[in-house]
Amino acid sequence: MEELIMISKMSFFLLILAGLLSSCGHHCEASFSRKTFVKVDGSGYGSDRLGSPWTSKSRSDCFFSCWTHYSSKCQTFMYNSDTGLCTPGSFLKAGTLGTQLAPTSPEGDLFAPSTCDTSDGFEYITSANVSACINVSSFILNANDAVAYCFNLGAHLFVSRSMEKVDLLPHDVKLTVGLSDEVSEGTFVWQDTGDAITDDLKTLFFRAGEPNNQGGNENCVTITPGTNNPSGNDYRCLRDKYKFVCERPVLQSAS
Ligand SMILES: [Ca+2]
Ligand SMILES: [Ca+2]
Repeated sequence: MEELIMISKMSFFLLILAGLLSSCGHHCEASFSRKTFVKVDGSGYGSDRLGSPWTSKSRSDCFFSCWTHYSSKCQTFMYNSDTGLCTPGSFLKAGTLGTQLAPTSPEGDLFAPSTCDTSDGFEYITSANVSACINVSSFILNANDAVAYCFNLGAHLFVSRSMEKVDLLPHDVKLTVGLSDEVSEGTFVWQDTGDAITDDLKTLFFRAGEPNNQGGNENCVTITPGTNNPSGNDYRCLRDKYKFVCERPVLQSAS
């Protein structure tokens, strides 16, 4: 008798599991609203395609499928409510990058998170004028591995257009950030948009004598936030390992 009860309990749970996997329903709506995706309006934002599109019966179903296939990598998606076309997208990108998925496209509307999802180790940090949705690593990696690690979390390495934003980071820890001159020696560009650091910020960011491209192959960058600014240094992307900061871009205003 106990065995029978056990079997029937197991069947019950299997039925529930099958139900969750086969349709979107309430579970999906909950995931969708937890991520608070909103439609991206206007130009200036986009993202990159994670894979080929499929069809989904609703916007929330589209997100759920994207999340099921790509986990945290899925940070945006396009959905066309007329055709049901659902296209999985990487993290939100500003500026000239991320043009594969643009807000206005026959593939549908682009949806992106409006708030920082803190359910998986990210935190939303703010000061008077700036904010960031970040995850500071507790371990070290070389810069290339750090980029890949962040990508798998639907994020890029931390970027900053001001020292105030740098100051959001933990102090007195040497951290790899998303600034590199790997593409064009001497031109340091931010990972999220591909635009170069301004001369003014570069002066505040790098310590005296840096970046010096020592040995001819220092293309990645650390900064040590805190009282010793400027503290930036270029270093060897593959050889040296430091803690690093992943950042998920979020839309600051919901629409
Ligand atoms: Ca260099
Ligand atoms: Ca250096």
